[in-house]
Amino acid sequence: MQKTRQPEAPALSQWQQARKGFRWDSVMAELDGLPGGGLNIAHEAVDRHASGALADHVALRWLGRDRTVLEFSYCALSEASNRFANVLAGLGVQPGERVFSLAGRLPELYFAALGSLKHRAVFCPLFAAFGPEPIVQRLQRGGGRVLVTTMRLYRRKVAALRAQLPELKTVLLIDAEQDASADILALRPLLAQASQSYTIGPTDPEDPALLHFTSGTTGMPKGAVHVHQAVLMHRATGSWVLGLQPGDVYWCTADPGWVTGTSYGIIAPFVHGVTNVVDEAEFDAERWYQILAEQRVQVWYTAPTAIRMLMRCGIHPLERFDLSQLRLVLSVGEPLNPEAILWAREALGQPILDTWWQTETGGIAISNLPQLPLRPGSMGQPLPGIEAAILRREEDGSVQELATGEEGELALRRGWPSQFRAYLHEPERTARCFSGDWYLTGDQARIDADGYVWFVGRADDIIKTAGHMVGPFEVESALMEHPAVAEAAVVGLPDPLIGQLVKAYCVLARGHDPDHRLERAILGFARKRLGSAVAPKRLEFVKGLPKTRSGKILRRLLKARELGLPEGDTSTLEEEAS
Ligand code: 6R9
Repeated sequence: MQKTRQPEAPALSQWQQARKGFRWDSVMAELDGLPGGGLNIAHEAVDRHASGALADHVALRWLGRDRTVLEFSYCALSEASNRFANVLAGLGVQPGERVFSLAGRLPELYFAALGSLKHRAVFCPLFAAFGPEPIVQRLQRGGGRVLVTTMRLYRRKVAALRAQLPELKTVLLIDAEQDASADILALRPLLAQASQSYTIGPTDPEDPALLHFTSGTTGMPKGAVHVHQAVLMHRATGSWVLGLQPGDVYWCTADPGWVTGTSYGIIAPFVHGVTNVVDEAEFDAERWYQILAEQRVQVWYTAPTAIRMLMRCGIHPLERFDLSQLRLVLSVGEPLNPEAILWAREALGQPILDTWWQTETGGIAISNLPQLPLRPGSMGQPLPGIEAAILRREEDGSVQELATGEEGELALRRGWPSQFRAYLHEPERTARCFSGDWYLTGDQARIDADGYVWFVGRADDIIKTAGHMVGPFEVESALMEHPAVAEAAVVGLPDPLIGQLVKAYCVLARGHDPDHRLERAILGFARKRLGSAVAPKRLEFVKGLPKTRSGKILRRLLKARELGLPEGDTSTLEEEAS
């Protein structure tokens, strides 16, 4: 039955009113600030609760791959992160220096994140499924001073390239019993010896706190710098969108190697004093439903790829699992298919609320909300403090605001607390995202008459595969290091499960013949360097690549050809080599 629009009006208009009267000061009033003035994320997330009513409440419930369960109260988490901050102090790490992590979801990763923030170092989490190349790239660009990792990951992914990392002074191995050398140290003994008390130094709300790498369309990854003030956004969205209350059980399935796993897998839940469930293992439908039921998860933040995998696995959860505690299911990272929402109504007993944001926004900017009518397929409404518009970039660099319903680039008016402050060392690239007061997101979208935002696609060549961002240039560069590859172009092709699949087109160097053996060898080569999260899944040999007269590869043309779509404007196309 077609839903009439009347009942939506009151909720919507109330919401629009609430948005109008909103001021960020009101969120600051919900936080403490440091005792001596200033604002530090880790104080708001942990220490504040550790000295209050939630001190003994479980902050982190860690589920090991082998089903071990470890619990850390707010008090214990505060002490463990203090110990880590003291380890950094002992190593002579200065405020503003970068501490990287490369690890699975182990408790120490969470101690390191919070301890780094306490020490006012800049924390930069990397995804453990990256290969050596993306890891070293990011460590170099970010000038990593300390790396927190495991023995296996260090040996397999970093050790051989260590000479390329002169700024990396210390490696802390989470699972080592003993130091391996003067600068490769065993972390657990260091934590055990360190003091459990630490006083957070003066932290300006504008001091850098986090560095998250995100992919660009043309160059190597960009390091988005976030500041301590971002915690206002995590606090606000934790209430508005996730509806978190102290004592709730909450589970965010994202890995801290990606922005969701930090903003909503570490900061927002702790700031709200909830029990944050962390599962060490990878996706497994049966296990996930068990976790939801056994842990009595109330708020669950996950991703469309995971939801599609659940849809396929053939389990009818409500027949076998008690999900009666589950209050809210949300997703982020890629378009959420309307069918997934219909499925969830049946299978989980409630819809899924889609949320939209980016590494650059630092927190949820547009979202569906429980109190607002859901329009499946829409990403929802801009949140209070966020003004969204659809713009068109003109040739001269200026922008024009488009009318309601028109498709263009999604832009947000600058000024929300968790907005990235810059791409590290790249002022020009930073400047290119802004026009006057507008931050241009790189996403194509439209906004309907009631303010709902609808995602159309990316305005650039960035690929989202299984919810993870992949920059084609980074993959092309790695492919071209193979001696048989003369040129490479990489695109994302639609995939029903993982959203987009990374496909490479390669032109072979003279003297190499295209055959399956070479195809497998090149794919294997790429996987070894880039890791499974980034490497292409498919490869096709081509005689030449379509390029503009200035030599830029026309990836969109390759994609259009592959999909049998119109080729669009090809007036700048140079002849393809043959
Ligand atoms: C949090 C995160 C950001 C890009 C973004 C857009 C895509 C995110 C989406 C969505 C459709 C949604 N994206 N949420 N597309 N619907 N609800 O994912 O950050 O990795 O930086 O990716 O992801 O293209 O611009 P990040």
